[in-house]
Amino acid sequence: MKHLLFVIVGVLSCSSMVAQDNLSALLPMPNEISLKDTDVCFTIDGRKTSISIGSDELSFAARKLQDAIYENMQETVNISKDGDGELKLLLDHSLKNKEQYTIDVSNDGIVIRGASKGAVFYGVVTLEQILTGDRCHTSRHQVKGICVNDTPRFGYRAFMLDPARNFLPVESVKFFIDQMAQYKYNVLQLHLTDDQGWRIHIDKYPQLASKDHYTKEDIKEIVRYAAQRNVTVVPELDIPGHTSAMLAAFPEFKCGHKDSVSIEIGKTVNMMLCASADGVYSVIDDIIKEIAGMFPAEYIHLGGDEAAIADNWAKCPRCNRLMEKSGYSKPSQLMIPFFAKVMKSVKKNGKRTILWCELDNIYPPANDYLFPYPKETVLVSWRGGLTPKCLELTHDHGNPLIMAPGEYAYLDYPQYKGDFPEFNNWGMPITTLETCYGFDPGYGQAGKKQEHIMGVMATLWGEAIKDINRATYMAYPRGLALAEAGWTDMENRDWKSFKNRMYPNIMKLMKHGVSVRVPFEIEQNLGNYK
Ligand code: TNX
Repeated sequence: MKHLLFVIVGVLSCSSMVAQDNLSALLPMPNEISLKDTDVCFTIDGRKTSISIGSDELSFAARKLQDAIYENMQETVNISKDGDGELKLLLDHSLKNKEQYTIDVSNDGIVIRGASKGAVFYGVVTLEQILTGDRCHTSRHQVKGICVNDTPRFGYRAFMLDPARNFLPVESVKFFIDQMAQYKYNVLQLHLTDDQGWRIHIDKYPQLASKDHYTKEDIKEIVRYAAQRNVTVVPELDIPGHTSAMLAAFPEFKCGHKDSVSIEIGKTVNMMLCASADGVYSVIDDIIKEIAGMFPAEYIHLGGDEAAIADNWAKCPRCNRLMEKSGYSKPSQLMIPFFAKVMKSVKKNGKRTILWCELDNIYPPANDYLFPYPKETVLVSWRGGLTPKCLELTHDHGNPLIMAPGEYAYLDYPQYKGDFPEFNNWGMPITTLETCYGFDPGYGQAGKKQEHIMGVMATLWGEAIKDINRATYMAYPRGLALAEAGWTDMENRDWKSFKNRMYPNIMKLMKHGVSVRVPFEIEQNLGNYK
């Protein structure tokens, strides 16, 4: 009877938790897992157990593991550089993919191997999720036997933040990085310039920066903080549209017929840099040089979206003369020399260009690119309805592609009928958690037709995002769904399983002070919530 009571109490106390086994908080789901016999298990005891690292590079990952063990088990384990610790973190260059890691939990200890320090960091993140999920064992300071061998589906898994619309201080950006790294996002794209503001200091042109902006020291700190967590920061300067803030500093870069139009920052969304104004290209060249020096990333994003060509270049006498001289029949063809010149600067500084993909129509049907993008340009598919065409064109033209389709990846859209944003909502389509989870970045294409897809990007446009709490509210939990789209192969993904694995992660985010939206509608049958 006593025994039975113990079992019942045990079952009740474990089952009353949201998560119960070592798979239940894994997110994104690893691509290869095998469970060991039920009696295999390692017990962590702060008096005896320690972490060994194979190299100094791994000390950040080791400290993260130390914190995770303390948070989940209240055990303090030491870190040592001799190889004797039962918890081993090792670099293993025989692992093929640079983000690949393995975890082996046996009776004798836990070994995490990774192809790079970022991969070892991911091994620690996954182990932390095992501890979070398996409350029964974790509360007894045990880790059940398991083998994980995990490699991401895509090497580019980005989150875009938009401090141009509403500035986000450095501390907020770092807080955002903490959460995205936990879900194995590895790129933070910072949309640094737009009509509402220019958010980065440029030594040569200090007049560009808005009141709130990042200094060079700020950027250095963000880049350093991100790199520790396997996140690369990709800067975006949005040109030639979305440039009111730049034009406020350089009014001489407006098109000829707009010379007398005064600029109101944030309001004049349809202004562009003139394609034929003296000086535009040399100033951009200087800016790119400084930006390239600040961000070690391989890529610079240069926007290229929503250029109001009909209202600017098409009506500008100087641009018309340039068109004629170049033998162009359409003003949109001025994008050819514009980006040829700007990309020369990018190349000269050892970087590659990413652009938002624009087609010859903003709604389907569209037939071709807005202008012939050079082959090495990476494009981002984003406009609702146009991704199938973007996929086809990028495949045919050989442009690498990042998938951020409006249907799935626009986290500024409301998650529920009547939910935020409460202003500046131009009729944004509701994008539920389940919709986001339905995203297959390969769009169901045959293998060959999706080989050029580099990865995915979740976008958090900031017009209605006033602070970091609203940012994370819009980002999570939908960002968890997109994290899994970027990491996990389709055959290992399942909506029902995701829903269950999401809860312990939502609880953990809340415990860490992250404002998230609880997606109550997915369990209660609330009917039409779209
Ligand atoms: C379109 S997506 C934009 C952004 C807006 C966003 C709002 C893209 C390349 N351009 O400037 O913030 O829609 O959803």
